[in-house]
Amino acid sequence: MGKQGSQKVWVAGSRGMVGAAITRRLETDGANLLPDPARATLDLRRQQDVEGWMANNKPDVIYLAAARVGGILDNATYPAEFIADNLQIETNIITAAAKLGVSKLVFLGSSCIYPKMAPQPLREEYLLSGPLEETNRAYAVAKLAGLELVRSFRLQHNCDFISVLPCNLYGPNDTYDAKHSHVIPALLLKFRAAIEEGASEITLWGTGTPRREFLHVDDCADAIVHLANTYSSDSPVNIGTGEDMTIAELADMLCAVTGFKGRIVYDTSKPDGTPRKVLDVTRLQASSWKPKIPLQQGLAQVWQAFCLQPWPLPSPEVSPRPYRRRA
Ligand code: GFB
Repeated sequence: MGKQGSQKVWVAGSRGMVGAAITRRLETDGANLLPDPARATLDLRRQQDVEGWMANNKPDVIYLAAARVGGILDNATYPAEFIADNLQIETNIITAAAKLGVSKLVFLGSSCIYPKMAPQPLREEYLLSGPLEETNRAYAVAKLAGLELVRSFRLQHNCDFISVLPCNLYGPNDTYDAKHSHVIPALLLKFRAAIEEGASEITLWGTGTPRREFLHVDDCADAIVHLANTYSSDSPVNIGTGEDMTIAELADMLCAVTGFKGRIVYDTSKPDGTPRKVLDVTRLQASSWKPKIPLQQGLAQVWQAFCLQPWPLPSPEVSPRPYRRRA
């Protein structure tokens, strides 16, 4: 796909961490970006509104980064919202894109949708080959449905829609919330609190033994735009570094980055989640893409920016809970 100056590009979810990184990258490329409406203006869960907005704005390329996302505890606490919101968002945008004849759509899945005990490193063909990790099963089923939507419209209607599966990401625009965040922003928050308050120890969740693969979101955005321009197939593509580490090793790296000298202790009443998630990145490497930001350097960059934020952080806005528990 040539320079996107002429094509109208919509980054759905441009206020989230990945969407913002994709937007930054496309702005550098001089892409013709459509203004991404805020949730208050366009609720992506409402199909008629999505169809109306798309019919008026006629995007040629769509990066579908809009989703309800969160860390392990958020997923385990709000499965109804995770599956309902994500199914609605992806179905509305993908079906409207097919109706409109959008020339390219990139759908974002996640490495957490692989079966819990799939062989490692995770190859794209292992999807749907076994039971899912309980803590984020709702989110994973929603995202697997998104992959199937992309594949079905591609095979039946020849839509040039593709799916990508990023590993755990970190970087600018992340959510810093002790309960809801993914592990890296959650730990940065804990390290900052400990340093600001002179605490002698930091408590992490689980056992510290699970292994995770981490990629800076700017590298992820670079890979996503690269694949949008070069990749067209019904098979999804893993996006990662192909290297993993234990949560304990991540904590050690954060001690080096932040200068925290106290103890790291573990609250094993909290879930570990999937024991290991490392991606096989052969398919990505075959399209001659490589990450540029080493983890320790990326963490130092994010830590530096995080420390510029006033402390304590303002409490994060809590998204409304539309569903009521039956008495
Ligand atoms: O990033 P994370 O929340 O989600 O947790 P997953 C990664 C690992 O970090 C788990 C441990 O083993 C946690 O037990 N951990 C230790 C912590 N301390 C903390 C802490 O303070 N906060 C958090 N959050 N974790 C997610 C999925 O799984 O992967 C999402 O739930 C998403 O849907 C994401 O797909 C990529 O990596 O376990």
